[in-house]
Amino acid sequence: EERSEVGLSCCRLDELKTLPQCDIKLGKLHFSKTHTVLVDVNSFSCRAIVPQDGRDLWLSSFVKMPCSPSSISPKPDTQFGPVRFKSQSGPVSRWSLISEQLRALAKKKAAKAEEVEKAILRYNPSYEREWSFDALPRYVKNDIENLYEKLFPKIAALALKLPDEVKKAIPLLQCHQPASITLSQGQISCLLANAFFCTFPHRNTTRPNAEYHNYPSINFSRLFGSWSERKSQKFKAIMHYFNVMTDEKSKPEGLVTFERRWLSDAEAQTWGKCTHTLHKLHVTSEGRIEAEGAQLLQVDFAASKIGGGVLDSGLVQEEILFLMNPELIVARLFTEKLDKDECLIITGTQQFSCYSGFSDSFQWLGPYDDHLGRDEWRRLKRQILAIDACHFRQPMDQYNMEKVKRELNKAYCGFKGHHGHEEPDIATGKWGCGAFNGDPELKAVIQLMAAAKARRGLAFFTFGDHDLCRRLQQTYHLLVTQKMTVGQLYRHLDKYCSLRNKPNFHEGLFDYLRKTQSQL
Ligand code: AR6
Repeated sequence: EERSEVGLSCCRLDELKTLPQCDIKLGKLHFSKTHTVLVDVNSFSCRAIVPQDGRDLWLSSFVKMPCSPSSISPKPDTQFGPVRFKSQSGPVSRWSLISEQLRALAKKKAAKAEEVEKAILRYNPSYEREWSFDALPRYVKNDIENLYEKLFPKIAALALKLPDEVKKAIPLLQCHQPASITLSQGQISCLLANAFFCTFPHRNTTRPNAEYHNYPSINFSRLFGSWSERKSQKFKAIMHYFNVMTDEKSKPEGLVTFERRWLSDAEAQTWGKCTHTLHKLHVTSEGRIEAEGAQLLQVDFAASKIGGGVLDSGLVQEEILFLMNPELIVARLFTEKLDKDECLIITGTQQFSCYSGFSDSFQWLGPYDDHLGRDEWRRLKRQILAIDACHFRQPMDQYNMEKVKRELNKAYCGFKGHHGHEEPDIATGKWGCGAFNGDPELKAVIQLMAAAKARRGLAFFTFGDHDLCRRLQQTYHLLVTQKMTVGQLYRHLDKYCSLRNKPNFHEGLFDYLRKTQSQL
């Protein structure tokens, strides 16, 4: 690969540092006050993955579990016919209601869409009018191999294992409380099977005063209603995941870590004083973050409520990533909405599917064989960084230094090395520039500055945007030859933003930088 003249300063992809190249010594798997491990660490050191013992905690700082003894249904519902309970009026354990339904499903060889619907509504009676299940029979009808009807009982059986699979209480990853959770791929599948059957209590409403209003949704109810071609493609990806995870022969065994990070205030203030020059950059219009950049830290163009519209109709970069790596979806169970200076890093999720297209043209293509190696904690060497850009409903709002600072800190919070050991370089692209209306030139410069401050290289995938690719190479070349520092760039951005707010000034950032530099 020859470097064109303009791309002179850019590097090749293979000059960036990958995760397998980082010699990270983790040591024995251990838990701490800020790292909850849901598998038994002693068994793990003998290579066995066994759920960690523990007790249920029905508290505001832990996930309220469907199988918790404290989860009670006010009154068994009788509108679907007789419900067999000793006491027809007193409260009953909600898990007994759920497990009765799921056991009945799990016994079958095949279950109809209507039976799944009935079961779900039986323990969610107050949503009977609100939830629609029109899409479910259509997914099933289009499933020529009749896989889904045979899978429903298996997913029900998987969901029923919850009390044995997850015994230790799962802490919530709350706002401004950096902490991590490590759990097994099997535990994740069991939690997601429960999400599929909408068993999580207190999670069906997002009213402003609801207990979990600041959390993403987790129960899959929205996926079953308002049929669309998009949703039917999503459903294929999800069912494929369950097909693998309910098959003893194919189901993988490994761990996954979810880590919430928070940037300290002191670090967030120093952009103007930063004397670092730009670090390595590779720019290409071909390829995708999660494919060509798979071995780097992969940026998820996230929503502040992690996973965005994955369980509804959203289908852009983040949602597609979550569908190809469905284990990411479990982050929605415990990750409170990210604040401006927070991010989530996920290590070890597996890619189960491949796809083509984007948004309306998205198609589930089929199974993906993941061949990444595993680290000492048996986590796949895949690391994903969720950072949510600002959503600029009015694009002009982004030319404002408060907003620029916010985006710099958001990116830096994720890019910043953390554990004092080697870290891979970063795969990103038009972060915040699709659904969120960001200016690709401004966002590219912001990400370059954050990476420079963190001293990490960037692979920038422009996703078919040839013009941006060429212009970013030119601009980078210019900035590197000028030995421009992050602090100087910060002042340029300040100037540029005030100009951009003047009437009749429409110059793009790259052109502006080129002109100011040629005047020096
Ligand atoms: N690799 C590289 N670039 C990509 C890829 C990929 N796999 N996929 C898309 N792009 P967008 P945002 C490019 O709109 O603006 C979700 O609902 C492509 O050019 O997903 O940050 C989240 O949950 C695309 O236009 O990111 C948030 O709510 C551009 O990246 C919201 O969208 C931006 O992708 C975030 O929106």
